[in-house]
Amino acid sequence: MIESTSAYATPIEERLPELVAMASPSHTGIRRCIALPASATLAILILCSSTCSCLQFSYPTFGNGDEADFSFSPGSSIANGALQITPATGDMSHRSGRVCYARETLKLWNSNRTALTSFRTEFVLNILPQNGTAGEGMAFILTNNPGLPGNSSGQWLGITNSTTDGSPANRIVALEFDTRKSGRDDLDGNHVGLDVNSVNSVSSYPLSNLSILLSSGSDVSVSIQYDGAAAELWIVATQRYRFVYGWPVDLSRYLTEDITVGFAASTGDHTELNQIKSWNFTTLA
Ligand SMILES: [Ca+2]
Repeated sequence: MIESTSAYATPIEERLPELVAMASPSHTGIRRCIALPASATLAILILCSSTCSCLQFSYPTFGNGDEADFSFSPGSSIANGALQITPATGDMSHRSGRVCYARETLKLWNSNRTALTSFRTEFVLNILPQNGTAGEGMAFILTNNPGLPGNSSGQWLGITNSTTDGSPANRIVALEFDTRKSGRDDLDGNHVGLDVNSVNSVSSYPLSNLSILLSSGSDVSVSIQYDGAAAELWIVATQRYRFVYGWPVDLSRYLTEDITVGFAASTGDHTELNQIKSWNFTTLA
C-alpha cells in the first residue's frame, strides 16, 4: 500500500525545500555518458558505457532539430516550440499520444547496484482547451513499454486501455495531470495522481483548492525527484501557488532495468493541447 508522505501548498514566494529546488534549464544540448570530462580514465569510460546510470539532458525549448532525440506516436509532434503529446492540428478529439526520450534509457539501479537510481526532472506543461472544456489530461511516464497502447484515448490518458488497465505487464509508473472527471473513480477534473500500471491512481490529490488549474492555458512548472535510497517520489507543481507531495514507491516492484522516460496524454469528446514547453532530466546517483 502506497501512502502519502506529505502534502502541502505554499505561496509561491516561499522558498522551496532543498530536496526539490526548482531550477531553470541552465544549459542546452545533451550530455551523455560519452561526454565525460577529458580527464576521465578509460576504465571509467568502459564502465560508464555499460552500466552507468547517467541519463541527462536539457531542452529549454523544442525545435524541429530536436525531433531525432524523441519517439513520437502518430500525430504527436514538435510545434509551437513545444512537445505536442497529442495532435495539435486536424481532428484532435478521441486521440492519445506519447512522446518519449529516445537517445538513452534510465537505468533502474545505480552504477554500484547498491540502490535504485535517483533522479530529478523538471518540465513546464501547458494544457490549452480547444473548445471551452478540457479533456482529458497528460502524464509523466516511466516505462519499459514506451509504445502507445491502442484505444488509449479518453480516460486512459495514453497510459493503458480497457483491456490492459491494471496489468503488471504494463510496466508503467506515471504521475498524471488529469483535467477531466472521467468516471466514478476519478477524483475530479483537476488533480495530480500516482499511477502504477493503471489510470486508477494509487493516490491522487485535488489542486483546485490550491488555486492551481491544470487546464487554464497557463504554464505549470513541475519538478519531480526520486530518491532511490529512500524509495521516495516527490513532486512540486507550481502555478500561482505551489503544490508539494511525496510518496514512498519502490520502482523495482514495477519496472525493470531499462526505463524509458516521456509523456503520455489523451483527449476525448473535449480536446486540449497537451504541451511540454521545456524539459530537463538529471540522474543523481
Ligand atoms: Ca480523468
